Amino acid sequence: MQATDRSKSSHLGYDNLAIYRMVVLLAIGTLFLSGGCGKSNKESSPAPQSGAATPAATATPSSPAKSATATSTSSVGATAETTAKLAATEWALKQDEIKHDPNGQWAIQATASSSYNDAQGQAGWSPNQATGAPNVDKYGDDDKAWTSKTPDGGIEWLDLKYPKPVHASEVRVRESFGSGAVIKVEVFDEAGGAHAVWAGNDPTTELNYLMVKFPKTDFKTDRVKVTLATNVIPGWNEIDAVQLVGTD
Ligand SMILES: [Ca+2]
Repeated sequence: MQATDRSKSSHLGYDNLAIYRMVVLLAIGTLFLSGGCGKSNKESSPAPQSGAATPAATATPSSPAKSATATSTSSVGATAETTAKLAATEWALKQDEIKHDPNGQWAIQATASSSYNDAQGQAGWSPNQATGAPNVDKYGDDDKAWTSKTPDGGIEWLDLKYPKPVHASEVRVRESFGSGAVIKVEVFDEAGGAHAVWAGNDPTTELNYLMVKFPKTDFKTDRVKVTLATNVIPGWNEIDAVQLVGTD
């Protein structure tokens, strides 16, 4: 009996050591994984509650844009880049260059799948807040940008009209909160037909442009539709402005 007990206890001792080692390995693994998951950390930043009268205050600026990935390519040879990769000086220069691009137009009219608090006209967060030149200065919730009725409902869209039809080669979407949820950009021909110029994963983080470049359209367009999957990035996804770039 005693021998059996001893062997049992020694056996147990071995098991405990093995379990201890496993726990240590698991703990190290968990630390490693959580350290490497930058994007999901960022996206957990606070967002306005849907029941509130107005979206809540600005979220804390999140971790640096380490998750800003390089170009993603779509089926039509288009690329999606973001200004999120640029260092401070280059970032400022690029924002200015875009704002004053002679081939760029800002929207004059917009409709959307929905808007926060059913905002219409010039009300905060209405589709019209995405018309005109960018006017949001800081990453965060801002009523000078459009956002959808609910933060994470899924597919939402913003449809914008421009003053002059052009052969288009680029669309620049200025995202100002919950960036990274755009999944598709379409332009419309003179007959109203939709042409998807890009679909893919939006690499944008923070206050930045998603810059979708594509072969110049052989038709002229004065209408852009931006589609988002708002469930991709938890919290509100806001768009400050959308620029159509093209020539006569
Ligand atoms: Ca705006």
